[in-house]
Amino acid sequence: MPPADSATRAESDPVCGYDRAFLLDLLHRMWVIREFEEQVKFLFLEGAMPGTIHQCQGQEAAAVGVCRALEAADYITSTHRPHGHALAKGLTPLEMLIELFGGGTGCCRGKGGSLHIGNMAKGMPPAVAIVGGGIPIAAGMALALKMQRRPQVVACFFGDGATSEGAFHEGVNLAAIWDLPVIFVCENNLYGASTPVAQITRLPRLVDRADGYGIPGQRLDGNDVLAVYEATQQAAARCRRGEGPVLLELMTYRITGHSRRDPCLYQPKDERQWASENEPIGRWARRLQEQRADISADDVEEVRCRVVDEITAAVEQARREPEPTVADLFTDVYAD
Ligand SMILES: Cc1ncc(C[n+]2csc(CCOP(=O)(O)OP(=O)(O)O)c2C)c(N)n1
Ligand SMILES: [Mg+2]
Repeated sequence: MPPADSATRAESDPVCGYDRAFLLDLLHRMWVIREFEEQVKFLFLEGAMPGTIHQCQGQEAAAVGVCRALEAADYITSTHRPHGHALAKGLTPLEMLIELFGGGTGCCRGKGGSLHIGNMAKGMPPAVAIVGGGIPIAAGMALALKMQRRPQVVACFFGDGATSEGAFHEGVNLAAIWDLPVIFVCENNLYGASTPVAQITRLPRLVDRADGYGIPGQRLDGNDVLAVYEATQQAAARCRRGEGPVLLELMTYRITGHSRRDPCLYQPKDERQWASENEPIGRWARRLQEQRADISADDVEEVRCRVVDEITAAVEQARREPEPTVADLFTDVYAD
């Protein structure tokens, strides 16, 4: 495509209306998630990390776009695939890596691991690995916020698979009738494990479930970080006005296995090809260079190199952290 002139750019692409630093920050945040996941993948495969993992390569724009539109004091709930959400909400790679190694100084003191990662001080209760399990929790947190007249909102992440769980119906319906401040964020990556979404529902558009609860819904390109950011901003503003929940369906794709060692044989080759061409980080980097005269290939490469250094240093430090002690078995079991 020939380069557009700046006037055409300003009219044609919303990236022209934003600060350069903000746009590069979105790139940085998405790359932190990608690099974190890539390094963690190899640490698990070589057996350096215990347990199991579900990774989110390809879905970074959803986590970053949503969380960048939230305030630090807002909350999120997450799923069995929580690393991107946690990083986007402000947990550091270091506190998370220590947690994944089972270290006693991790964000859950080594007791949560990948599937229950979180940090309440940063607005993220430990992730819930039961599919749909975070949805009633988000509604409950939002009810507490409303009863305490606090201004925060809850962004509730879940997958396409969760929309056919009873917990989805109950949680969304309660949030709807009580006008609770919840942004329901469905990351539709087309599969629940190896099952295509079309095999678990007759609805071609999951967002149409919003009509069943009488709330607004919006389906959008979940690999477009700016579109996700803008939609979340609007949804959060509506929640803060006391007008009740919103359902966002973010169309995305997982370019890694469902869990470790999944060869993804159920994903057709042409679909994978399309997904790798449309994965959110490469797309965003190309778009910035095409649409912004003040962002070059060197700027993009600088961000990537900085992220690789950051994550590599965090992994080295996390490896050196102490394991929990036997005495730690008895801490954090009961409330004081
Ligand atoms: C209630 C429940 N049923 C089954 C599982 C096993 N399980 C873990 S992840 C998963 C697929 C979930 O798919 P989706 O909600 O689309 O999220 P994605 O994995 O695509 O991010 C399943 C069936 C579970 N954890 N909880
Ligand atoms: Mg899914």
